[in-house]
Amino acid sequence: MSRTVVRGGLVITAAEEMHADVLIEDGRVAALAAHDSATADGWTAGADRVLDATGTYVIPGGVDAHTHLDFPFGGTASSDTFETGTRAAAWGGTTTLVDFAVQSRGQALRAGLDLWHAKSDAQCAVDYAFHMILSDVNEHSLKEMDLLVAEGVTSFKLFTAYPGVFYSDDGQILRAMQRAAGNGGLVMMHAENGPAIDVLVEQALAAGHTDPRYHGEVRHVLLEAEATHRTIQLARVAGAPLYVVHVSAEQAADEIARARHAGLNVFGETCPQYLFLSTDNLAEPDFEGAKYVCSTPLRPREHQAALWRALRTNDLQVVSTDHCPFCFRGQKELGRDDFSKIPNGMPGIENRMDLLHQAVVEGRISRRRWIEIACATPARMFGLYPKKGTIAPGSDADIVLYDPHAEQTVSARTHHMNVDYSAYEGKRLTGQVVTVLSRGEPVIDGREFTGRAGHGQYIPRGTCQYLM
Ligand code: DUC
Ligand code: ZN
Ligand code: ZN
Ligand code: ZN
Repeated sequence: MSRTVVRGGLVITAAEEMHADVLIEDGRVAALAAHDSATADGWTAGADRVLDATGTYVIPGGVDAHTHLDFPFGGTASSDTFETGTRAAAWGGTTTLVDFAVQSRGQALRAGLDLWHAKSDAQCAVDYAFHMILSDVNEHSLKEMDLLVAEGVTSFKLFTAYPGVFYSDDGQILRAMQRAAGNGGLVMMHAENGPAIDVLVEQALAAGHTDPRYHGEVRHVLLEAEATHRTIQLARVAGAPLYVVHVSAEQAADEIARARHAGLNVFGETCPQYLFLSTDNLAEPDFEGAKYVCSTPLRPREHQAALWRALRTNDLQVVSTDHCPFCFRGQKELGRDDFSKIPNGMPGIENRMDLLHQAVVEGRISRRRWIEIACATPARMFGLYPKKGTIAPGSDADIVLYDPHAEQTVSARTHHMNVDYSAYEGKRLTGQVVTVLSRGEPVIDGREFTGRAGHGQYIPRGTCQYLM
């Protein structure tokens, strides 16, 4: 048996903070004991390895519930593979990610899922699981949903956006929701009115409006709010829970809050880009705005305060990245003359834990809320808890030693994501990952990468743990 002790740090979970030592046996947390207690001192004597965590936070590895690695979009594919993306995740203190396998039009769910396993098998540095994107709701794919839930793919993303690609109409959405209501699956919604957006895109281009900033204008806040409202009503009719992804508009967050206050099983996620960036970035000159093109789009600065407030009141419960990187050179440039051809997506898998820690430093959220929105709640939401998302006896020893006082400047020159820019270039942050254990193995050790492709395991998930 291998024994590691993490000694002398401040252990922070969603539930509590304690000066405790952590005993790890064979990749799992075996016990916690007060630092300097006889019990903890006894562990140190018999350990194979003692990690000195003095002065650091000892936190659960991050759980990023929304990534797109090697994701085909707009005639290209996101630039992080499972190898590079999971390595960058480790650097950023994220030890579990849930990526979106894709059902293409005319394809069976099984074929899409098999492809995602082929892309990721033996490639990952940290553990991973899958959601399934449904882009062809029909009799066969509805039946397949049951099989996927049974084998641990327990959530399904549907789109009211991207007509002709991922889009489902209201009838298809209702049918998928009814199926999920019966099989325990969780429907995740990309809520924007795609057909209306397509009209506005056509009109903008006809008026000669080709710059990246028009991406934000045509994807109007009310078209996010409308689709959020509509799909909440569909979920209600179907008797199904609903998780709204990448909420960026205050009006959409309000729809979710209203549903929650009415007692519905409606949940919402936002992402760091909506909390820290705005339409000011989309308006940057010389096509630089293309770096910030993602959907839902960045919003005017005022929306940030509403999103922070919703995170504090638990009207939004999760912060994940929607990591979907495209290089500026060669990929974002596809839309130089037409903003609608800019591949949608931004990098961020490596930055999420640090950006949210910055919110702790700035007094926007508490330390425990940081762990709750970035680790514990996503693990519970997607059936991974308490294996993931906490530090407790029996949990996987996915543990980050985090230096809350380290100063860093975010830059593409030093990040590990396979993309030629950073959305946060030059941003100064307080706090940094020092060491990361994945099932007890150091994958980052004193800011050196010590992991390997293939260490990361595929995790079949249970169902959402917020439902009765
Ligand atoms: N939004 C993005 O920005 N990228 C990928 C897909 C999506 O919905
Ligand atoms: Zn989406
Ligand atoms: Zn509320
Ligand atoms: Zn996404």
